[in-house]
Amino acid sequence: MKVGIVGLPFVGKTTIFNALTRSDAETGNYAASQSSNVSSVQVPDPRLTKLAELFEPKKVTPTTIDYIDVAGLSKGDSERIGFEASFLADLREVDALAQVVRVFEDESVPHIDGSIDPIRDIETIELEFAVADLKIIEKRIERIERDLRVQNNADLQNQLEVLRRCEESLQDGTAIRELNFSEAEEKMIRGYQFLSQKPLLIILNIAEDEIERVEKIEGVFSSYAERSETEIFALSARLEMEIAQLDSDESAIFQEEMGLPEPALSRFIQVSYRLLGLITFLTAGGPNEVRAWTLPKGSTAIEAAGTIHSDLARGFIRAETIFWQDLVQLGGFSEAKSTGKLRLEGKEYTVQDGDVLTIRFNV
Ligand SMILES: Nc1nc2c(ncn2[C@@H]2O[C@H](COP(=O)(O)OP(=O)(O)OP(=O)(O)O)[C@@H](O)[C@H]2O)c(=O)[nH]1
Ligand SMILES: [Mg+2]
Repeated sequence: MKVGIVGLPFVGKTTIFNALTRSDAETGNYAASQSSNVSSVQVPDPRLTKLAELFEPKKVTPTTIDYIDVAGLSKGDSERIGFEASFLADLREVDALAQVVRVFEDESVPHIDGSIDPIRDIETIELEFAVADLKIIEKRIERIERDLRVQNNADLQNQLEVLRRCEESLQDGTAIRELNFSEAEEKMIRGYQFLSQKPLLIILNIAEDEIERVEKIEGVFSSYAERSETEIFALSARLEMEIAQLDSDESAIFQEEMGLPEPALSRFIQVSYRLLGLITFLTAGGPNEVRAWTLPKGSTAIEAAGTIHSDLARGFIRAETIFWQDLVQLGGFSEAKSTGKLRLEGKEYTVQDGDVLTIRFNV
């Protein structure tokens, strides 16, 4: 899973990327920021920690999300020749977008549009994405209309109808992510990798001394949070980067002093995970490894098995299933078995977030 960090120039994208991934990419340098930074982050998961305490395995493996930090985007970029081929191509591959928006005031950091205005900035980026998507849509519509003149085809008719809906919506200023599609339509347009269809996390980069007003500031932007597949939250990129550079004892003390309830970065990672429609299931197979795995919400036991290894899906017999908390409370698998809490589930069982699965298979 991959999340793209986007936004106007100098809004703190690389600062956030560094904090998230504990990287050391250069900030405040326009030239250096023209190439993308990519890094993988472990998803913090208290369930995994609890299971590891119980089983004391040799290895504990969390799930990961990849973050990509791209160059700043500005007004009119989507009209530039070669733009699509250059960095938009990187972005088309991501599963979700994290748009960094500048809220902090700082005279020493210039703003590309001359003033601090977060709502204008959110709209600027939205517009660039809409224009980039519209270009693809218009080209495709033209093609389909041409093909339809030669030969009538129900499939193409359907495509045309869906693309027209996307086009109209974008022209009205509504992102594709806000439209409702049937499953078949959804599948069809996935292939276009529309930017304005990707789930969107709006990150408000606020000043360090505004951190106590997080909820109030988030409140100002609540209309965005109400949109489908859109979430917002505020953090101070600079503060997070400072915290990320401390060792864990120091950072705990620092966070307490600052009155920070929970590291914004774990919140960021968890929100991206939720926005991506993912759930976690866990495995605790013997003394070797306790591990968290990623699955799209609604997946079945056999799909979970396939995530672990294709052999497990091929030879699937059953999934011994228990909710992680029950397993921890009962103190182990044999206790779970004897109290009847360990269930035997078949192929079609819908895996729940937090299930611990042991796949029985035969190949
Ligand atoms: N005061 C203050 N400055 C910040 C904050 N976050 C970032 N900056 C500064 O803003 C400048 C730009 O930060 P970057 O993280 O490089 O921004 P960017 O969005 O990656 O910029 P480009 O990649 O060039 O588009 C740097 O000088 C940062 O130190 C913040 O929360 N407060
Ligand atoms: Mg940067």
